[in-house]
Amino acid sequence: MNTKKIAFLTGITGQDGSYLAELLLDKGYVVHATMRRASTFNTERIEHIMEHERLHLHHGDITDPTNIMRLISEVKPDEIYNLAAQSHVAVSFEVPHYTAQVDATGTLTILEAMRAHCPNAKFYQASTSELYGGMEYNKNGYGVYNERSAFHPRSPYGVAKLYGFWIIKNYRESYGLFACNGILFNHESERRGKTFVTRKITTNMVQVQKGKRNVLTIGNLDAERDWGHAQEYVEGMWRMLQQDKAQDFILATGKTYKVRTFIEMTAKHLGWEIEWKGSGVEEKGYDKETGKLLVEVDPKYFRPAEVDRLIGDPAKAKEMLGWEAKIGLEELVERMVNYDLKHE
Ligand code: NAP
Ligand code: F7E
Repeated sequence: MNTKKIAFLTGITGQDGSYLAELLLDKGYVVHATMRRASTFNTERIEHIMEHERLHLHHGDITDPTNIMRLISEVKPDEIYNLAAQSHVAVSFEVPHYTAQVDATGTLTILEAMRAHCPNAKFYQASTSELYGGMEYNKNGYGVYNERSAFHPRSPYGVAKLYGFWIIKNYRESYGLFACNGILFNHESERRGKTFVTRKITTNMVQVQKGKRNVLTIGNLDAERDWGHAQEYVEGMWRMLQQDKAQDFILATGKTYKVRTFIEMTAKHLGWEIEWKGSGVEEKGYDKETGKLLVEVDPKYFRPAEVDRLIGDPAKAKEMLGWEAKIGLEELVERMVNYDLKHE
């Protein structure tokens, strides 16, 4: 494909932003992206593309409307991907106001810039399964969410993203902007931040095996998530903007697993079989063969309100975008563990 389309991307230094930038550059786009000034390097995930002739990096922060207005008025993009966020659910309880500024008002700032300077562009908003909150499961014993399911966010992050969701929909309805929400269920990878549960498990258990750490210390072992691979999900984001009509889509695998299952699968790749003993905060995981302690629970990782269980129904994305997740949990775990065995 040889196109001169221009994309404006926030959050390029994050997991999804790095994969999306690769995808857009491969498709021939000129990519303008914002990155934050930091006192340490925050470009680890994009080192390999930073010198690309069609990638233009700008200092930016979506809490600064003057910065976003100026950049969008200069770049005049065809497509905008807003991936920037304070994306950590547990941290959002500690910095709720900041989370709202970035995840809620930040989205509004970009929409306003688009309305003023490139109203014919297409806008992708990184929305989330955290909007649902898992309460259906608590009430009814099930919890497969689709695009028509009711929302009940359970964290300042979820509530801020709910504003983002509705302001996107409102600008679509009020001003006819092409703006859509990708309601993405959890997606992980070798590039996942190391404080999210999957990557925490793979890095910490590899470190235990290498003798660099004593034990994996974890929170709620029974939370259930619908985990896919991030590289496949950024393709779905792009496909949403290639439609004729702006709509909201779920991307998910349609399967859910417990945190403890993720631990067991990681252990298996490292040659251990976990035996669980005890319950609640006293529960511990041992290597069945040697009796070595591998996992313990620390309530400091529990959240003030938890999302117990999430499963997404990706049928609409399959039908209208031709998108489906192909990488299952087994392959996801294997890829993450193999990467961490080389790098931790
Ligand atoms: P991530 O790895 O945490 O990346 C977040 C990105 O946002 C980073 O580039 C970060 O920059 C940037 N950022 C944070 N605050 C900013 C600000 N004030 N101004 C400008 N940039 C800022 O997140 P991710 O997993 O790639 O997720 C991408 C997006 O999808 C996020 O909006 C997230 O909420 C949403 N989402 C993620 C998932 C998932 O499972 N991964 C699921 C649903 C929705 P620094 O590198 O400088 O920190
Ligand atoms: O937690 C439990 C925790 O932090 C998953 C973000 O990308 O996906 C992500 O949010 C589950 C929760 O992701 C630990 O309580 C147990 O039930 O990996 P997580 P998240 O909260 O689902 C959504 C879709 C997003 O939109 C977000 O941006 O695992 N858990 N023990 C733990 N979680 C962490 N982080 N650390 C633990 O030690």
